[in-house]
Amino acid sequence: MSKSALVTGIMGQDGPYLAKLLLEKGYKVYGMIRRHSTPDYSNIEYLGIHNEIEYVEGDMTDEASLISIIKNIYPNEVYNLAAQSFVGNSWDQAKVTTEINALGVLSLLTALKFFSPSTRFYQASTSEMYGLSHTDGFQGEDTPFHPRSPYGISKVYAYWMTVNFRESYNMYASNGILFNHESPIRGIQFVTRKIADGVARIKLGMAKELRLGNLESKRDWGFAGDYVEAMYAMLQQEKPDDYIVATGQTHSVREFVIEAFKTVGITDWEKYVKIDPRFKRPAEVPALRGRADKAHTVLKWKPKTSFISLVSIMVEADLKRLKNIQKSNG
Ligand code: NAP
Ligand code: F7E
Repeated sequence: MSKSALVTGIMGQDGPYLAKLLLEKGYKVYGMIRRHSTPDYSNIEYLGIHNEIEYVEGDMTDEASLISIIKNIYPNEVYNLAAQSFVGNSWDQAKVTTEINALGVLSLLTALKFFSPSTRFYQASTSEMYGLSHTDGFQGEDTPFHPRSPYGISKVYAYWMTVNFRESYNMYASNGILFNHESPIRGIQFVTRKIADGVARIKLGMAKELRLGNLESKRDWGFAGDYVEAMYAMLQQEKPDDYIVATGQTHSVREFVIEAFKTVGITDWEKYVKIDPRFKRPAEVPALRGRADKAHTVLKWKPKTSFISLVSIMVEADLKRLKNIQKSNG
């Protein structure tokens, strides 16, 4: 019989890439969606898998809905990708961020403990948990956490709850501590997609400027399609554990901007970029660079997509999408 997996956050960026990988491996994939007045399946459709997923309705803030899903499907694996994942918004909506990202994970783990304790559980942890902290310029599994936002704090809670269920109840529960990963279906608010979309609009004459916040912060950016392979590998190990997933390279937002403009042949990028304090954060994470040695050795995982390819994949995808819009508008 084929294995089954429940993917929460199926409509986001990572959900469709992971679901595609699991389908290719022969899994029955259940995708959890919360109620929308107008559901948007565009990310799933982008990867051409809409008809292959069985959707189940549930909300991370509604424990009964999670229990009901777990009791109905008893999945072999659960990948918990659902989150209020936008750091910038987490100061304005700290409570809902905590309810979804922290307490929601407690509810899901509790549902599994009572109704399907042998299910393997993956928690989408994040480099934002490190915040200001580093070890010789890198973050490794042993680097202490110093989160800088309500988002980062909510994820630290979920990280430790995942470890605690493993240690208390002997459950197979693993944390993937993923550094920033991007793609053409990245949410438009995140800086890489905002830049790719903005640069494509400027190139096509659809916009005159690109408004950004802090250009100096540095991130370890990889490609989402590569990172879901590490998520899957984590749940195939003999024992549960926690792993960093990162490229080990870091680049500033400024470098991303320059590279994106270069992709469309624009070198005088400063003419178009305006610094807007609305996009600066009350507390910044200045630099992230992950040390993913454990993932290399144990999971046999390595990133395949370079920074330059990532920028070009994203800008080209937005150019294509916007040209189609222009064409259909006549
Ligand atoms: P994303 O695009 O923001 O997707 C998050 C998904 O969670 C959305 O589909 C959203 O549903 C769903 N969701 C939000 N609140 C929910 C609730 N109350 N109940 C049920 N579903 C809910 O995030 P992503 O980039 O794919 O990231 C996936 C996970 O990895 C997240 O947990 C994120 O925090 C974590 N992470 C991401 C990165 C990264 O660089 N991408 C790095 C480290 C960790 P709607 O469509 O209904 O809004
Ligand atoms: O910001 C700076 C901003 O919003 C990156 C999430 O997936 O990765 C993501 O969190 C940097 C920050 O991602 C703008 O200040 C400048 O320094 O793209 P971002 P993030 O905050 O790193 C982690 C790993 C996650 O777990 C999260 O879920 O870019 N920046 N100007 C800007 N950022 C945004 N969004 N918009 C700007 O205009």
